[in-house]
Amino acid sequence: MHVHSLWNPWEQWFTRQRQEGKSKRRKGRARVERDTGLPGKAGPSGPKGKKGSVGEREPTGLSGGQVTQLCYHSELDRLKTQVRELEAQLKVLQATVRKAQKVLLFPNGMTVGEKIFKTEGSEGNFETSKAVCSQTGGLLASPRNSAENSAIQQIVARHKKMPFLGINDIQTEGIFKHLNGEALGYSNWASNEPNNSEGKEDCVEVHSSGKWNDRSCAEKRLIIYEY
Ligand SMILES: [Ca+2]
Ligand SMILES: [Ca+2]
Repeated sequence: MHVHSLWNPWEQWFTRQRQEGKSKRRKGRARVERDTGLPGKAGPSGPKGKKGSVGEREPTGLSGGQVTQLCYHSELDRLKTQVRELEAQLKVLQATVRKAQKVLLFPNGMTVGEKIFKTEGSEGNFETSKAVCSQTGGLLASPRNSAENSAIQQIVARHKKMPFLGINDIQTEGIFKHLNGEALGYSNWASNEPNNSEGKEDCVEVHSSGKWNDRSCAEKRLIIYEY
């Protein structure tokens, strides 16, 4: 009680100071409000403005699907380039193989496309010729077009011997077929052939001109096989 009364004048002084401070701050605010004024109510809306011009469209971002498609096209381009390179390499390889075949086959063989015609110089009748060719894993030469016939003709010219072809009319007179029963799509008969002379000619020999003649299958001819 005694302490309280001792400090009482100080408390009174502090209270006075606080009140004076508040009063000054109130006056300061009032002055500011007088100078600036409080914002009034919003006015009525103005007239509608003119429509603006159309702006340029910003590039849009890519969707997930578009990104996948982009990757796919990029991969496709890479593969196309690879295929072109491989094709070029393949052409070089094929040319090299053709050259090597030509060298290795000369003078006993010829290549036409993927087909190889070859002889070892031996002779035999039609049945023997067929058997020998089969033993080597090939077939008796049987041209399907003029290029193949020309290849056979060149072997004939080099060896100066005629061969039998894998073509005959043994089964049905006058109906010549390949050994596998295939009908003739290409033929190169000499004039007036096939004539089945003396009723004995069921096999086909090739002259140095490349022309064909039906002849007895019992004759011995150069064996040319094809692979
Ligand atoms: Ca005949
Ligand atoms: Ca004949």
